[in-house]
Amino acid sequence: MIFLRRLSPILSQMSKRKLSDYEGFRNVLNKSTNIVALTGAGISAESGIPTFRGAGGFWRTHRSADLATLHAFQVNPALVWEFYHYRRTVAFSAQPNDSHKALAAYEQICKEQGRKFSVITQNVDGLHRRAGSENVIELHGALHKVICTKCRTIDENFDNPICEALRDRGDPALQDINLPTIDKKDLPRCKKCKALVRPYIVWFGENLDPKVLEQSRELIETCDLCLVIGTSSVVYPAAMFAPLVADRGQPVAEFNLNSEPANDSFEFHFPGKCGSTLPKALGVTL
Ligand code: BV8
Ligand code: ZN
Repeated sequence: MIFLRRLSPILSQMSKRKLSDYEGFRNVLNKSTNIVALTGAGISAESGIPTFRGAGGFWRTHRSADLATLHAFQVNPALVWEFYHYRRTVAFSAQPNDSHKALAAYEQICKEQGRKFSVITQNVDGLHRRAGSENVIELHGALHKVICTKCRTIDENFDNPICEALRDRGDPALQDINLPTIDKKDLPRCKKCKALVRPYIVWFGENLDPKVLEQSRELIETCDLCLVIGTSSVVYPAAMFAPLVADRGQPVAEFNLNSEPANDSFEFHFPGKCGSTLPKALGVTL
């Protein structure tokens, strides 16, 4: 008897979670008026952009997460710029896929119906905007922006290569040791004060932009439906957003390759490639 009593909350939790329940999800979706889509690297996988858990976890012999730090940039700015030159090249030549397009299409539908639809992304590839999404919060910055290490001027820059010294560099198949070192003076410079610029990216151990955090907090505290798409939910603070929505008793729907949901409190789980599951769940024809 005690065993059953202990089992009941787990059983009710499991019965509560709906797997690939498109109809059930659609009922909740149609009633929602303030929807947030939280996205990670998985949404861009079908656009050919490596994820962090997948092949993208390493670049040459370096862990991407080690290169995405202020320390790495201070020690070897040329190597970090070569890494981001590679990331820019991949992102600039990639195309938004059906999951990006489905979110953009559904945002338009909501706009016509006076409902709110927003994207909060951990991705720095710019594919949400290129797919036509308008309400996009880029939590971790953007590859097409740079910031000056001296006067903090932020600038958009789609030049590829961003400087001559990075031409034909960045290829993950090449080994650092076989490449001539790039002198710091030949790295990208600030248009205003000529000091060294760095990618406008939030690196590990760095705080997010307070404005971006405030905008995200407002959405996470008011939305009535949250979609969690293609993220492993391990990096903070992004990883705590969807659980906060579930804690408020609002429905959360996860779209991930994995068959197991990242969090038991998520009501809906759609396993599989989000390029197929998301357009179907949102009922948009692309
Ligand atoms: C900060 C830019 C204040 C760089 C990135 C609390 C607890 C523990 C640690 C911390 C904590 N608070 C802070 C930390 C430290 C750290 C952190 O969270 N560390 C982790 C590793 C434990 N956080 C920070 O440093 C943050 N700053 O908190 O400042 C502070 C500072 C110090 C100490 C305390 C507080 C800054 C974090 C931002 C770092 N920058 N990106 C760049 O891109 O170069 S994070 C980067 O990694 C991404 O932006 C993203 O956020 C993360 C990768 O995760 P995902 O996007 O989810 O990708 P992943 O590959 O992991 O997963 C892909 C998923 O998709 C998988 O589930 C897969 O199954 C699925 N998938 C794949 N294909 C498909 C698919 N799904 C559907 N369809 C498909 N086709
Ligand atoms: Zn400057």
